[in-house]
Amino acid sequence: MRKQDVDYSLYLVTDSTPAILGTKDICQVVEAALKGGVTCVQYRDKKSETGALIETARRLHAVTKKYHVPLLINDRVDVALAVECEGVHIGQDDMTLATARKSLGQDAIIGVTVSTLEELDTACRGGADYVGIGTVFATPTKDDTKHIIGIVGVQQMLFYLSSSRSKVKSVCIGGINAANASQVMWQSMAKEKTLDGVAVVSAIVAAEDPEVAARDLARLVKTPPAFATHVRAEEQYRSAEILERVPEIVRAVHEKKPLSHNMTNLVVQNVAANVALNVGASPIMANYGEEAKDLAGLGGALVVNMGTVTPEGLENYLKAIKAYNEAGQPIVYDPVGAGATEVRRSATKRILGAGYIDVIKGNQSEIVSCTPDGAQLQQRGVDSGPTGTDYDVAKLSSVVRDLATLRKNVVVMTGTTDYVTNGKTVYAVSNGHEYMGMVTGTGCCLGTTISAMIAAYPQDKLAATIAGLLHYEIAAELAAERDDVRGPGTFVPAFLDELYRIRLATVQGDLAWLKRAN
Ligand code: 3NM
Ligand code: MG
Repeated sequence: MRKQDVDYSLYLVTDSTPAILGTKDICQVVEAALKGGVTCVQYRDKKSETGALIETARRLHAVTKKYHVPLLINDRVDVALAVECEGVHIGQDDMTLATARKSLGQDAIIGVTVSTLEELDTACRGGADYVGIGTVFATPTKDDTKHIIGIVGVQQMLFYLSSSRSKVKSVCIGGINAANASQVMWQSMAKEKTLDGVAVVSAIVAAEDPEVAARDLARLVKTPPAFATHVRAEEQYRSAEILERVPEIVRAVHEKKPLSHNMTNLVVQNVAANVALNVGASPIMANYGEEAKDLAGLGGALVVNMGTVTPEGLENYLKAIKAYNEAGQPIVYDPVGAGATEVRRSATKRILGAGYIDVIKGNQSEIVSCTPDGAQLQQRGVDSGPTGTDYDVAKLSSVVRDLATLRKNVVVMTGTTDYVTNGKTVYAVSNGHEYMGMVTGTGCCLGTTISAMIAAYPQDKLAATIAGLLHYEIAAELAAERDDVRGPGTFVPAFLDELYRIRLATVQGDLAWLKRAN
């Protein structure tokens, strides 16, 4: 087998500790895993003496050869030389790549663990055949993991490999299992560059049936996750083309009456439910995560609004995100106050790390807090003040575009002008009325409105988000201009009226309201 042709798609790393291997025989576990579809095996044993390592490696090599799969040895070049297997895997604390290469020669496969861009760069320049990127998720399997990098960390590495046109292969490692494998593969993709595979220890070695576990994983690595089927990141229109779709989307909400499942804050529960009803959705205000699985099966969308986040609330959000991702139903995330406290910064990280979010909606500082270097930006004092005038338009556009590109989703940054993008064109919407800033919950209810639109029109979440924004903000303008509205207090009921009236007018083919779009 030529080393360029090695398939890294399902890379098994062994573990001989009783906690993971149990009382099973390592060779039998590896053979079962190979039958299931493992494509590469690394023998990793941090405890045994050299003699025992060589003996086990020999037995393993006899098995892997039968399946034409390479055997690599963790750390121990001497053991690889002794058994004449295909190569080694070295960590950052092991011997250097250059030294290993010198001992093993050009034909050997040498892989390197990397957890930072510098380590990746060094490994690529040094002639690694592949890199093991990690640690993706916290894992009890390895007790000395250094950096938990998440899916976004993996994606940054793939951006690097893509822009440097590197031929170095890549797998990721750390907490990968059947529940997250396809998500990790799909969501980490950067430009056209995907991981070559995933590396797992416990998901196979500790499985009751390693063959079944391997077969499942082998399939999942190649299957896009349920939520990916509606994502069309390539969409790009002129504004006029989006406006043409708006009536169809508003009507779709009316006809389908989709569920809008809100996990929202205590302040806006009531008005958010009323907004959902009047744009034509069917609201449920359900904050208990256990319920999400059943609710996700009803074809609606989830709103996660962390306005009054609590430790228990956060766990509920994470459960619900998982359930909606598994059902392939869309999610709107409203990172209320994301940059304001350490608790909210960390909740934002966990929520964004928990799964795929279809639409992120927030004000300037909230959106900035969702970016990978958000914390730094905030520290540098470019956080938006109450007037929201600290960034220029070009900077705002690039922040939302980069975030949407990174997350393959739609990002809405609200302000006097709202910016909406799927990572390609950035659309600006300047409708709305100042009364919206004088009553509570108007920002949160926009999230609810968007959830109704993307649930009813999942085939195009960018257009659906813009439709929601226009429906909502033009209703505010119409309400504010009414003779019976004399200020923020009378504005609220009039706003609900106008949300309702826009919907009915649209269903009847009267699109006069949409002429206000700007
Ligand atoms: N290396 P599991 S994490 C062997 O981050 C190893 O470099 C890691 O085990 C790294 O699949 C890890 O059971 C253990 O989570 C991965
Ligand atoms: Mg090592």
